[in-house]
Amino acid sequence: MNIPTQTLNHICEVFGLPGEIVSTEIIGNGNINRTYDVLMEDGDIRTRYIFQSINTFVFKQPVGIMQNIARITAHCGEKLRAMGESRDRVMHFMVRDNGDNYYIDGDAFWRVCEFVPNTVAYNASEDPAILRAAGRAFGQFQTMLADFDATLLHETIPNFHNTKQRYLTLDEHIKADPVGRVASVRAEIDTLADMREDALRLCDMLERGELPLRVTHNDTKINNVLFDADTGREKTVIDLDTVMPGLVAYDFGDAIRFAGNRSAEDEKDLSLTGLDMERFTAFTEGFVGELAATLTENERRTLALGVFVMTVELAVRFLDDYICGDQYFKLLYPEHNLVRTRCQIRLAQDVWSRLDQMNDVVETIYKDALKAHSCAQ
Ligand code: GN1
Ligand code: MG
Repeated sequence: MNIPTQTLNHICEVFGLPGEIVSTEIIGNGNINRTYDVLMEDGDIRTRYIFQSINTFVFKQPVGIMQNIARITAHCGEKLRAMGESRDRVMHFMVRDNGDNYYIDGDAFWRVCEFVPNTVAYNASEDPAILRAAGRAFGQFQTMLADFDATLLHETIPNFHNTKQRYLTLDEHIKADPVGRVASVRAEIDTLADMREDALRLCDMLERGELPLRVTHNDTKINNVLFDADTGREKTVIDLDTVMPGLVAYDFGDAIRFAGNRSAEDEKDLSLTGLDMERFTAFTEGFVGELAATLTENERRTLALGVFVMTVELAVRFLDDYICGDQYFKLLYPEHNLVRTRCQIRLAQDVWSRLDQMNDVVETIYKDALKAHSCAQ
C-alpha cells in the first residue's frame, strides 16, 4: 500500500525532521508492520530514515512497545558507550518535542528511526561468516540485556511463545471453523496433533521451573540483523517489538528455523525444505560462543529442541490464521498461510530427525567455547 506523500510530509513535520523527502521505498519483507525507507535532503545533507506504521491488530498496545523500545535502546546504548562501541550498534528512534517516540494519526500508529548507515541485511545466507555473525548478534543482545529489569517490560503480545496456548487457540478455531476451511486442512491438523506432545516439552519444563526466563528478542529472523557492509560483521539487531521475557531456546530455535532452512519459510516445493547442518553449525558457533559461560545445563540441552518447538509453533500459528480467514499475517496470495504451514511442518519433521545430530554439534561447540573462554581469562 502506497502512503500519500502528504502523510509522509506530515510525519516529517511532527518528528521535526529537517529538509524535504527525496524518495521513499517500501521495505516488504516483514509479515506484520508496514515499513518505508525514506531519503531526505536538507541542503547538502542527505539522511535516510525508516518510517514504520505498527499493525495495531497484532500489537494492541503500541505505546507499551514504544516504552519498551525506549528503555531497551537506552540500556544497550549505555552498555555500548561504556565498551567504546559505535552508536550505530543500537537503534535510534526519533523523539518528538513532547517526548513521545511515536505519533498517532487517526487509526495509524507511526514511529521513525534512523537508518543505520553502511549496513546490509539478508533474507537468507549460506555464508558461514554471516551466519556466525548473526549468531553473535543475537547472543550479544541477550548478554547486553542480562541485567535489564524485566519487570519494566510490557508484555507486547501475551503468550507470544506459549506453544501450549497456541495449540489451545488452534483447537478452539478448529471447533468454530469460522470460514469453513477446516475440512480442507485435516492432514495438517493431524500431523500437528502428532507433534503436540514433543512441541510442548519446553512449556512443560518452564512450568516445572527447570528453565530460567531471560530477556529475549523473540523474533530472531536473520533479516532482523544488520551487518556492516564493508566487514560483514554484525552491527545491530533490529525489530524490537517482541522483546519480552522468554527462553534462550526461543531465540536460538526461531533463528535456526529461518536461517538454517535451505528454503524460504514459504517454499511450495517441499523437496527444497530442510535443515542445513552447515548453516546450523555456523549460527551455533556465533550464538553459543557468546552465551556459553551463562547457559545452564538445561538451557544448553534444549537449544536443539527449541528449533523443533519454534518451527511447530509457527506452523500452528500459520494454520490458525488460515482457518480464521487470514487476519494476522500479510499475504502475497490467497493460500499463502497454508503454503507456509506445510513448509514449516516439513521443516519440523526434518529437524526432528536430526535432533541428536544437532545436540552433538551444540555440545562440541559449547565445550570449545568454554575452553576459549577460560583461556581468555
Ligand atoms: C512475523 O513481521 P515479522 O517478519 O517481523 C511474526 C513472527 C514470525 C514471522 C514469520 C509479531 O515477523 O513471530 O516468526 O512473522 N511476528 C509477530 O515470518 O507475530
Ligand atoms: Mg517482527
